[in-house]
Amino acid sequence: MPQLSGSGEPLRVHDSASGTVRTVQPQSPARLYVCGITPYDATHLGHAATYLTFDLLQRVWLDGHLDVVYVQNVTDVDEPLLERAARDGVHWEDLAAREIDLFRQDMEALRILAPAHYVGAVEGIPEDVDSIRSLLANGAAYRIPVSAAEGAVQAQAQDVYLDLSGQPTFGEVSHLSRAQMLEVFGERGGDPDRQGKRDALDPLLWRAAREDEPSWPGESLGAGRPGWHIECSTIALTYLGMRFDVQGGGTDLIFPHHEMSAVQATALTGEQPFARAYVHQAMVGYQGEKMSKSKGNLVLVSALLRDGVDPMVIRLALLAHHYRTPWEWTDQDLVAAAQRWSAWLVAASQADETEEVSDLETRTVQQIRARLADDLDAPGAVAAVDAWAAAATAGLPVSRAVPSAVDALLGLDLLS
Ligand code: 5CA
Ligand code: ZN
Repeated sequence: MPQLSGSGEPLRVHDSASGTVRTVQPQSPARLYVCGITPYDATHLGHAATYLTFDLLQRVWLDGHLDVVYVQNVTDVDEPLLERAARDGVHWEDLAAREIDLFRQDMEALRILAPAHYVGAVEGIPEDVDSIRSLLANGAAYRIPVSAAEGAVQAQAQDVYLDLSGQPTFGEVSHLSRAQMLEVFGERGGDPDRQGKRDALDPLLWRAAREDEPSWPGESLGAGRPGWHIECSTIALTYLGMRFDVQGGGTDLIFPHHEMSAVQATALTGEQPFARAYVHQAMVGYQGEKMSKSKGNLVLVSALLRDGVDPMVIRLALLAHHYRTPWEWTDQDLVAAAQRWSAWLVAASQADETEEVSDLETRTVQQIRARLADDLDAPGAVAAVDAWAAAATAGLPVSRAVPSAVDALLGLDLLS
């Protein structure tokens, strides 16, 4: 990211745990963890909106002269991936590798800055095993036997669950009622009906090896694989430690995923909070429903690129929506973004390196910074650039100041 002169304002963002817009003013390095994809289908615009939001957040921090340690996981082993691979008759590892590759290409095309650490869940299994063994040792977790009739591969196989009754901080991320939790737990990867659980909501930590499922050595846990939430707890703790600055993802992850990741980390370390702020991207819909791989109502970034859509137009279409407002993608989003992008390009084409920076340009750069610092108000920042482009087209002398700020802060390349 090009460094602009001066410095941006401290970032204020909405924290789902406190329900308020707060100043997150990290020490350098700022620490960010964003939940990555489950790689069984290509990047859709909902994913792109999520990673773009945290890209803006990282850019605001960098503009404030902070170093940033950004960690993103990839859930390269989990139920939905295994189910899709089985359905399509491909090996789950091949499916994951292909989709991860495509995701990275899509992110690069959209000029989303790469995380410092991109960590696979599979890579993290040895640390998961250590974590789960200590949770069992300190009495925070319990085992449920799995019989051969249930598909167990090894004799005396046991699944492991976290005992939520021993966790007073449970609920502090989502603040949902128990009834609300039960309503979504099953739909979002949970297993409320599993026999033998002490509480329907207790999250799975370790799934003992079953027939036709991949498994890894678990030392005293026996062969198996980690549950979804412990993967993210462990990767975040390994790379960032407790009390990192921002945990990010879509609002669909508030419960159970971020709630469980946090409570597990607290159970493990005895410390809290897991993250100082939890920031969530509202859901992007399509054809009346949340855009989702399981429903199949997808607009893929790669498909738009293949159709010849300029990736900067896709990026601009997403920037026109505030991250906290749910919205539905329509073709009109692309049409409007393409018009706006042309207008900005016309303005930028007049940019002259030797031109002095006008007051209006200085103000525009300040506005972009101020809008983003105020809860990542991308539409507000876009409106400031619109006003500059209109003035430029009407004859204002154009320096490189605004295009440089658009590049650094909004990630759009107007000059090449
Ligand atoms: N691998 C897990 C997180 S550890 C996962 O949720 N993967 S995912 O592929 O389903 O989603 C990747 C990211 O995109 C998550 O942060 C999720 O919250 C976000 N996301 C998924 N669908 C949408 C959508 N329709 N709108 C906005 N964000 C979305
Ligand atoms: Zn996650």
